Amino acid sequence: MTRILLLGGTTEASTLARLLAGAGAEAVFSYAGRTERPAPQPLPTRVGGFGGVPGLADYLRDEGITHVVDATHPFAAGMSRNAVAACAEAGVALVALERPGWTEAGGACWTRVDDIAGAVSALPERGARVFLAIGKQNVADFAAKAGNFYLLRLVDPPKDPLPLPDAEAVIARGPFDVAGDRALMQHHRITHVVAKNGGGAGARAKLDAARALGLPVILIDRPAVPPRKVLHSAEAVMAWLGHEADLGV
Ligand code: 3Y8
Ligand code: NAP
Repeated sequence: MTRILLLGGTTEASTLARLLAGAGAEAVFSYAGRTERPAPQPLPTRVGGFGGVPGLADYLRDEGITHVVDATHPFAAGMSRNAVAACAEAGVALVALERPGWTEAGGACWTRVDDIAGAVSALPERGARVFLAIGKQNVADFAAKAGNFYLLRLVDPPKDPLPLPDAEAVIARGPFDVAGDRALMQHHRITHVVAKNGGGAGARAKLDAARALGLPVILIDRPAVPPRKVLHSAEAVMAWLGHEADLGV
């Protein structure tokens, strides 16, 4: 009997959840519990970590999971690493649903950096007005360039004071659109955009808005994850599951 664990948190995961629900598949959707009100899903949903590799391996065995689809964000490298190790340990099939990274369109002014530290180094010492659209996990790293103004975009209102002396937060969850991001950046007189190369349509708007405004973008490359089978669309995952399992899809 096929039973699927879908590690979510992305637009592609939500698309796959709808296809699985439509096919009447036995599946569980999983969120980390990073946001206060995650989008509801059409599948039974669990929220919170598993407790590292051992916790995930135990979950797979206890819940009789036969297939794991890792549809987490490309920067959720810890979850992806754990999924590779736990599925190997529990003997459970694993596939990653991953969207390609963004490629530079003509007229864009992108500086690619390896990681957050690279993005901090690439910024001016002071006087810049930076759209820091990378969420909240790494904001404190930019205190090294505290002489700049930072516009943050967060999913939930910050509980603590922002860790940057000259910063403002807008509260919004994507997907975002070019017109909205262009207006936001013009309103705040933004001079630089910092973004993760998450790929997908839901966060690309700021890059297209930056190109339209002739603004430089500092783009952070995604972290390395261990080798695993990777597919690039929810439909391809459904076909894989269909071949792999008795989904009847
Ligand atoms: C909790 C689930 C869906 C999924 C929607 C996608 C699109 C909108 C764009 C910007 C960039 C950022 C951030 C972003 C986007 C989608 C997708 C995507 C970027 C939710 C969600 C959860 C999270 C976690 C959150 C992180 C943060 C990152 C904001 C739900 C809305 C910046 C990534 O406050 C926090 O702690 C937020 C943490 C991880 C990165 C960070 O380091 O802070 N995502 N985002 C998931 C969980 O608990 O398991 O609340 O509904 C999902 C989505 N966020 O179903 O349609 O597919 O990428 N998410 C980045 O790309 O840089 C915003 O502002 O321009
Ligand atoms: P991460 O750093 O890779 O994972 C840290 C820990 O969070 C994992 O070891 C696991 O805890 C738990 N976790 C992560 N994703 C989970 C999931 N889907 N279900 C259950 N537990 C999960 O992850 P992250 O970067 O904080 O991302 C957390 C969530 O936000 C993921 O669902 C991801 O898809 C989504 N997201 C992240 C980004 C981003 O920029 N990082 C962007 C958009 C969406 P245990 O070790 O205890 O199992």
